[in-house]
Amino acid sequence: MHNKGPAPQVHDGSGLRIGIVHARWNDAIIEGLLAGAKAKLLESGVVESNIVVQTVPGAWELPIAVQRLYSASQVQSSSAGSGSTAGDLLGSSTADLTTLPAAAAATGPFDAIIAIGVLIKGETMHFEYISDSVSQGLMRVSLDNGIPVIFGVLTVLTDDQAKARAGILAGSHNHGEDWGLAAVEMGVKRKSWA
Ligand code: DLZ
Repeated sequence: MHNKGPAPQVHDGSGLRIGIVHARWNDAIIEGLLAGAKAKLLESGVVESNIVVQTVPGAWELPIAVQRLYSASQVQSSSAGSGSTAGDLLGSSTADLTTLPAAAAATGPFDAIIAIGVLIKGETMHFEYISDSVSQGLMRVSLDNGIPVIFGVLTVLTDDQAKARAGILAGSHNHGEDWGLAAVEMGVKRKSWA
């Protein structure tokens, strides 16, 4: 069953730069979520070269990666000046984090960053610790930096629950789409608050 979220709003994403950091655990599900998020960014007018995708091993690593991706884009854009052009690195949608500063610099500061992960409960307390830390970590990065961090982390009990939230089970809703739309709305709003 799909819980009803807010009715989608239309926002113009054409002036936005959006980062996406995703974990590689549960990759088949991540793939669907990532595709959904990117589809909505593009549909909202975000230019493909202004979408930078980075990966980390697991959800635990999302907060530090989001924080570094954002900081690198801030530092590089202030030293390079605004209007820096897109570089070759952006041709690859999933660059390694070692290329992070260059990739971030090539697009300038991000207006929003989407963190995507899929945590599936196992037999131990591992899930509880990671879910709690990751959600708190991402909120901290968001508030400490004044950057909208979209919470694209599924915390589910079974594989099927995850698939039902990634548009993989027939007729299911892809929550990645909601995250793409949230990134555009929050990116536009952040610009108006600046
Ligand atoms: C270790 C682990 C486990 C058991 N489960 C998941 C998971 O369901 N989803 C996920 O994104 N990552 C998982 N990880 C990996 C941790 O997030 C992390 O990458 C490692 O503990 C290394 O720090």
